[in-house]
Amino acid sequence: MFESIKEFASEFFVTGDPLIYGADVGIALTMIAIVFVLTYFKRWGWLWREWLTSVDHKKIGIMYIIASLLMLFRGGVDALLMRTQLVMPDVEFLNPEHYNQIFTTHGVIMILFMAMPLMFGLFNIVIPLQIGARDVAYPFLNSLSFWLFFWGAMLFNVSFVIGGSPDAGWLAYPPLSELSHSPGVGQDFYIWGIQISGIGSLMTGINFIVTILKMRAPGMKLMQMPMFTWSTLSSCITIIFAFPILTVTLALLFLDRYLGAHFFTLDGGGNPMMYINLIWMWGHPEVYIVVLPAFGIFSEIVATFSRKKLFGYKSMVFALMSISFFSFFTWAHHFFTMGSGANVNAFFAITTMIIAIPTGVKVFNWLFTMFRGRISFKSPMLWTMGFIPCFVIGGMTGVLLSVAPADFQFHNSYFLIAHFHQVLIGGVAFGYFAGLYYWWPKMFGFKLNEKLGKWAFWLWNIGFYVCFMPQYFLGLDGMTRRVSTYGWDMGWGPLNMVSTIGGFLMGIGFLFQVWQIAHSIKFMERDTTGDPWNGRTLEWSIPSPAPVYNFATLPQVTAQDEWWEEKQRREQGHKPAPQPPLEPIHMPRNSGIPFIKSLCWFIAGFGFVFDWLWMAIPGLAGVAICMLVRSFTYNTDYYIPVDEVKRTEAALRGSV
Ligand code: HEM
Ligand SMILES: [Cu+2]
Repeated sequence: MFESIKEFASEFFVTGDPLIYGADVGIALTMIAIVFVLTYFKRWGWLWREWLTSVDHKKIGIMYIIASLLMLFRGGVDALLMRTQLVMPDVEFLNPEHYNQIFTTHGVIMILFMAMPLMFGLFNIVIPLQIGARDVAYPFLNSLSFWLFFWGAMLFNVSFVIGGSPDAGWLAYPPLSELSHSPGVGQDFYIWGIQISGIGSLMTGINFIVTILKMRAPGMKLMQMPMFTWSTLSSCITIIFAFPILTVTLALLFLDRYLGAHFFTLDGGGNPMMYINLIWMWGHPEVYIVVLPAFGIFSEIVATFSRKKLFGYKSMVFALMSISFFSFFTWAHHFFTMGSGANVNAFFAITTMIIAIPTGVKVFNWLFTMFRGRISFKSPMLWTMGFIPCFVIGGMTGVLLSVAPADFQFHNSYFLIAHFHQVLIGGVAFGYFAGLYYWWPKMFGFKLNEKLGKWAFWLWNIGFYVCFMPQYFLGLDGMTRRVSTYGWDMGWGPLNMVSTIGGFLMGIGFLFQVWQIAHSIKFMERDTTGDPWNGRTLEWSIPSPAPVYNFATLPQVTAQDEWWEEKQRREQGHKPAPQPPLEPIHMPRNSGIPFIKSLCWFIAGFGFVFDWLWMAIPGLAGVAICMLVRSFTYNTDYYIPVDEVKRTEAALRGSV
């Protein structure tokens, strides 16, 4: 009896590895610390009422951002572990199985649990404010999306200490991801973690499309929307076409593993190529989903910090839309070498190259916007200036990869690793950092310290080039991706050493950012203007942080860059247009259901991972009960009385 419990426990809690022991202890201590702090300061009720049940888009946005920064930490630690393993030939730090697990979890976490939520966080913070709305179209759904993402990410993350991590790569190609090759639970954690959070992402896509199309302030025409709003729209349209493919693909893989279906196994009549096509029909658009909003962020920042209207607004909109359209016709460039034949390869090579055109248009538009502008080099602008060369080089190596015959050489080499990190770090991560610095004062009412920020910026940037430039040469020299070690005879030692140093420089850059945030929370002056950058769009017209209802009276929009125009009018001595009298404001009520329902999904998912129906079924029942309870909840909204709006506004504006 005792023996069997011990055996179960040793399989269940993955042990025997110092890294995992370390993680176990770390998790336990963090949990104890959190419970202690919340209890000591009597904050449980506050946490529940103000945050976990909140349907306020601004709070949801902040929670997304906190979660994604934690995931950036975890994914970053994974990256540094791998770079440590590769620092020299014949290092024995991670064994091959462990290396496989780490590159798999690193890739999944960075894309799905770091980039996506950071993006959703910015959507949530900015979009309603930028279009002059009081909230998103479906606030309850918004909260549900967040909690599904959160519990999905948690399910994926616990695999490290419970049962074992997935190790079949971030896209889990069969047959590696099939039961025959991955009999453990890692792959099931992968399926359920991504599935649960992916459904949240799909709902967010729908939510923001409706928000942008239906909730804009009176007068705001489509062609007057801020560029970040446009980029969000294009990203969300891509989401609603791409994510259903992911959902179905993972469901089929689950059926293969769980019920012995044979969709993707050659025995039994399936075909792994089917999976590879499907997963890339999602996977390629996915990388555009995360990069398009970065384009929007740069457009906002370039215009604001050059004190000029964005150059080529219409061509920007057209470029965004055509990129999201073409992103669906390039997926086969991920397997040029897998025998599609010359005609198919040529088609996908050309569609891939076409995307370079609208992207180039955008880069020129940014440069023309800066041309003769009065540029101020604050941190959001710095990150933007760092992004442009990085993204241009990354884009050009992408075009090289899209040359099908050449790809037979580059395929699965470090050249590819260098390319996609260049666009993902230089484009996506730098882009979202720029956005975070830019909108930080709107979220919290103070700016981040510039000096520490400059340190972070330079460490990340220099670290980036030091880390990834050598990898292009390693790739050309024949080093393939996903190798956990190599011999002295290959001659790859020196460049790998340089690359690892660069990786650690970025790690130090991240520490500076953490320090910067901590320092700024303590010492920064409050921004009482609500408009610290002299912004152009509506979010800067209200106090920071914005009151729950955002706008006391909805703004009337007459032009692109409405807030900027309004400031011009005021400067010329025009009085602000008379405001209509205040009215009670209609608001959604907080709800605990999204949190509880997503927790039930987590429980059900955990049950399915271990094939414990006694756990999965109650979990699913919980989900059903939550839906039932919600459909019988009629008390879902309330009104903020005029008096209270007046008091809030006076308090917020009084200090202006
Ligand atoms: C912060 C610095 C980073 C470093 C030093 C780093 C390093 C690495 C390394 C060493 C690998 C494994 C290469 C191999 O052996 O095949 C890898 C893979 C990968 N990384 Fe990163 N990475 C970083 C950031 C990111 C970011 C920000 C993203 C995405 C937003 C990302 C996405 C990926 C993906 C998708 C893979 C492929 C995983 C797979 O092969 O299944 N990385 N990275
Ligand atoms: Cu692609």
